Amino acid sequence: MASSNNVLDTNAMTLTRFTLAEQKKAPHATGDLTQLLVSIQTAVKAISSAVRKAGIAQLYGLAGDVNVQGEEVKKLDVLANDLFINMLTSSYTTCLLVSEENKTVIEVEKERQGKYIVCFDPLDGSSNIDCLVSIGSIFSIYRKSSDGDPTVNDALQPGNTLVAAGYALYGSATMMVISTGDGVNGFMLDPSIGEFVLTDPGMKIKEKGKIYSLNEGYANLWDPAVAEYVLGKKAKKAGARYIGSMVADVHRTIKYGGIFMYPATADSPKGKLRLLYECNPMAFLVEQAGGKATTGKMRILDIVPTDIHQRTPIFLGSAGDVQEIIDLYTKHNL
Ligand code: P6P
Repeated sequence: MASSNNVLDTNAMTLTRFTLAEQKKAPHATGDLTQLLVSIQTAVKAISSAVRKAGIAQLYGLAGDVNVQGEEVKKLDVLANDLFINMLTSSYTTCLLVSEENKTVIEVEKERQGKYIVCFDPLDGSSNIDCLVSIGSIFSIYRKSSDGDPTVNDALQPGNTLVAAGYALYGSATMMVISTGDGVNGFMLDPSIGEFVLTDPGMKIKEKGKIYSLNEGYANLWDPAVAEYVLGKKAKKAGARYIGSMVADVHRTIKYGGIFMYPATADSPKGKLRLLYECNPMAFLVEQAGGKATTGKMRILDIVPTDIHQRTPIFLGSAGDVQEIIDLYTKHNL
């Protein structure tokens, strides 16, 4: 928010202002999406505050512990999930929720229902909390297209019907990266005013990058296409980076270019990452930024889900890099 002479910028482009301006471009917009994104912002601000205090406030203790004040300590992922659910259901814009933390869909009570369905991972990478590695929240927003009460089938839409998607990265700063279908924009949280401010307008992924990113501990379990691809990267002495926190790895890929991979392995033929609230939102954002996202055999956004927690292999990032892995899957007839 501070402008060049370090005083308060009285005209900063906040995420709420930006979303309202986008809403004005759509003649039939009702303001519900703006209201929904404002509610998600509130959840993210609260999670950001909790994540940054965790080491001091013992928030990362086991669920059900009590802290020095005798209050129940919620694990950060439980706290993040409660925040998302409460902010989304009280926004009066959602009718069905899918959370990584909940086995079944969450139906919003009738009197608070709206037209949107939100699939989210409230705190992805939470196993990294105790070593202070960046973690994140991921969300994807669909419009309910069926009549009648919402059912799990309303959540099983392919990613190519997404209305919007985004993530929050709790790193050296807290940032939200969002697309409502017309490009990708990044907003940094300015703690001095508690607002997300536009810092990265029109984010684009370069055509080819120098970095490849995957867990090489599974090298003995890769299929021939992935094995050949990684061998080729090593031959070119490409940069290898892997944080093990999807939001951080994807954010770096969008900013610097290159490819992020979580392929299938002999042990996990569907890979590890979840389609609805990890792969689809990230694929939507990467494509909106000019990149590609594939299973190796098909576009991620074209997968028709059959289960709300289903997994999929994923390769995403610079279009030129991802095309190389697609070509190798074709070459190996996989
Ligand atoms: P692995 C974190 O646990 C996570 O769900 C993603 O954020 C991350 O990309 C992946 O798993 C890391 O998995 O098998 O490399 O530890």
